[in-house]
Amino acid sequence: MTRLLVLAAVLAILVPGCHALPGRAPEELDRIAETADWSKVQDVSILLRDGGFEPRELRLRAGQPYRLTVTNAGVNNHYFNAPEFLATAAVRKAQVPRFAEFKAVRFRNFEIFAAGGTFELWFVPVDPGRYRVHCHLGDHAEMGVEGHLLVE
Ligand SMILES: [Cu+2]
Repeated sequence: MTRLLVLAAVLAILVPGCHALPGRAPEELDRIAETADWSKVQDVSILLRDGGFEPRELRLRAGQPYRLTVTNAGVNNHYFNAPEFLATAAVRKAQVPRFAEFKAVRFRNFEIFAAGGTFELWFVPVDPGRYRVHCHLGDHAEMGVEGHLLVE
C-alpha cells in the first residue's frame, strides 16, 4: 500500500512534466518535415557579428521549406538561441556542411564558434508569429546579437 502511494506520488510529478514542453507535438513536426517538398527549399542566411545580427528580422512563410545558414563572423562565440521558434518549427535536420548532420526531436539552441563557424538548419516554419533569436552569453544580446524570425 505504501509502495503504491509512493508510485502515485512519483507519477503525479512525472506526468505533468511530460506535457511541460510548449509548442507542437514532436510527432506532428516530424510528419510535416517528412512530407514537405524539399525540392522547393529556399536558401536564407543570418550573419552574426560581435554586436550584430543580419538581417535584424528575417521574414519567412509558414509551410515553406528553408535551408537557413547561420555564420559567425565575430571573434567571440555566439549562440543562435531560439527555443520558442524551434518548439513550433518542423526541423528536418541541422548540419555542418561536409562534417556532420544532426537529427533530434527538438533543438533549443546552437553555439556557433568564432571566426567563421557555421551551421545549416533545414526546417519548415509552422506557426505564424514573431520569434526572438538571441545570444545569451554575457551582454551579447544587449550589444546587438539579437534578431527576430517573422513567420507569416
Ligand atoms: Cu554571443
